[in-house]
Amino acid sequence: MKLSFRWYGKEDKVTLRNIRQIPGMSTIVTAVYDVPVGQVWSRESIADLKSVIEAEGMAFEVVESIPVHEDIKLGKKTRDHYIENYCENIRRVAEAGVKCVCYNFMPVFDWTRTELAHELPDGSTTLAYYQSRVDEVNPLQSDSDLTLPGWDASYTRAELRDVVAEYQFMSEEMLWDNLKYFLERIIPVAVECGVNMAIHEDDPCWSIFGLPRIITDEKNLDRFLKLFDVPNNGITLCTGSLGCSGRNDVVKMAEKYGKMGRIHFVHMRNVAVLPENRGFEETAHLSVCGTLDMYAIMKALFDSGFEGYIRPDHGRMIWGETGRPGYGLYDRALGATYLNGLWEAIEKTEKKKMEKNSSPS
Ligand code: DNO
Repeated sequence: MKLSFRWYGKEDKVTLRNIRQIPGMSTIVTAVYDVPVGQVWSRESIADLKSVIEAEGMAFEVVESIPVHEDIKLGKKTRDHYIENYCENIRRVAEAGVKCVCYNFMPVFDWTRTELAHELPDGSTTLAYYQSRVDEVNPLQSDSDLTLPGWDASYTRAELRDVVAEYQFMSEEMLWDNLKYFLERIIPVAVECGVNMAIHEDDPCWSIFGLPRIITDEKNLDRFLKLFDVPNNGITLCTGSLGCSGRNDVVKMAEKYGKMGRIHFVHMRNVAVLPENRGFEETAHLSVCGTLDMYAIMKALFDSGFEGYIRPDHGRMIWGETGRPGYGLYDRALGATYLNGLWEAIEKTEKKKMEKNSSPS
């Protein structure tokens, strides 16, 4: 596995130097942030990212994300223009040495949480999702006082209402069709450029506000991979996005899709799933802190021969740190160290087992 870390560019309070000092860190995950969704990224901005990252001794090999314009998800006539721009962005990041591109196909909202600073008993704060709170919100009412903290700030409330309204008649099947149309055009370009596309699961992995969501479980991931059945059409296995629903067996999915060679990127984080579908709270990475068995997931990846990128996903805010929710330095760095520890232990144990089996008794 190649250990990586998400960095939000020069505006990020967490510096490349900070990241470099995390043991074993090899790759930066970032994107061009100064361009609206759907536009072509300038070669200068891409080259600039590459040079600052390499100057700190790390590689720029993963982009998260090249966002997908809503017109593509909505299947509007204008989609061809945005798809062409998307292909051009794949070509340009590939020219700079990027090997993997993460993206998602969630209508309107990317990850959704109802609290960005929920206090845990130890005084740290974390991201949380309470279903009852989501159920109170109706984004179709632009005058509603209820908003959620994670909402895309690039929309005004009225714009958000309008774009949500555009999806009112879209079924999941229509969204599948639009995804297929998109893949049929971008994956051949990715193949040509040697880039692995890695779709991120919907977070949380169920429909919210009546919007269709399809990258949600094993059945749908199987269907997704078949839409364009080549290795470059793969997934970002996000343990928290899938693991916040009891119906997903993340260990099994890591093993299955890993063996198929279709996991190109992994987001490792833990969640405490609340009973009776009440939602979830994000926790420290350690297995004992949440619902997921992080060791078993890493072991499944190892056993499948996984050689892609892994990053510690969201961290809590600890030690008085302030900053971008989920993306502070300290707890993610602890997560990285934990992942390194798990991997080393698994690797050495397996090596010993192999030596024992091959030595004459
Ligand atoms: C949240 C992230 C997501 C992810 C996108 C990928 O913390 O995991 O925003 O980057 O869904 O396109």
